[in-house]
Amino acid sequence: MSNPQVGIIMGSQSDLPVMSEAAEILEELGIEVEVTIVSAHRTPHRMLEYAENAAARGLKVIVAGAGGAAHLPGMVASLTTLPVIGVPVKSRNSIDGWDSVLSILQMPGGIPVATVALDGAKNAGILAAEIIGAFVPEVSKKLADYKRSLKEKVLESAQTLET
Ligand code: RP5
Repeated sequence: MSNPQVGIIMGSQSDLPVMSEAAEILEELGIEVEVTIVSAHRTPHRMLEYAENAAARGLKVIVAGAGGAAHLPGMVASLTTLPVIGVPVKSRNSIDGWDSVLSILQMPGGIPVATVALDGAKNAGILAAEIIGAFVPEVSKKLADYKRSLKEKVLESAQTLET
């Protein structure tokens, strides 16, 4: 039976190329995810239902991506006590992505959204894994291996340059 730990949601199918990077890294780290589309503006009742039931369904973290007037992460954060990681997506008609970034970043006190970089879905996935890894040693070990592999790549490049 499936038991997703991280819910990855996005405002539109057009966000999928960016948001799939969160799913990929989480799967690489051995964390089961569910991926769906929930729009704050086009399906507000679906958003309400998703956010209110997420914890009871067993999700531990929500990664929410949206572009433009990107209200999805903040609205979801207002409806759940699960940590919400927001991914500002640079959508077609965006003002250079600043609209997405500021809509997600500038939350009022009391309703945090952990905002990653523009189109930073990979980091959102890693951050979600780190939250889970604080309680699950196998996940923490996989993250340590992953970070070691990043270090090794840099050291290899440095060595190649130096020789
Ligand atoms: C937002 O509007 C979505 O998150 C997307 O980034 C943007 C554009 O959506 P589409 O017009 O491509 O459906 O709600």
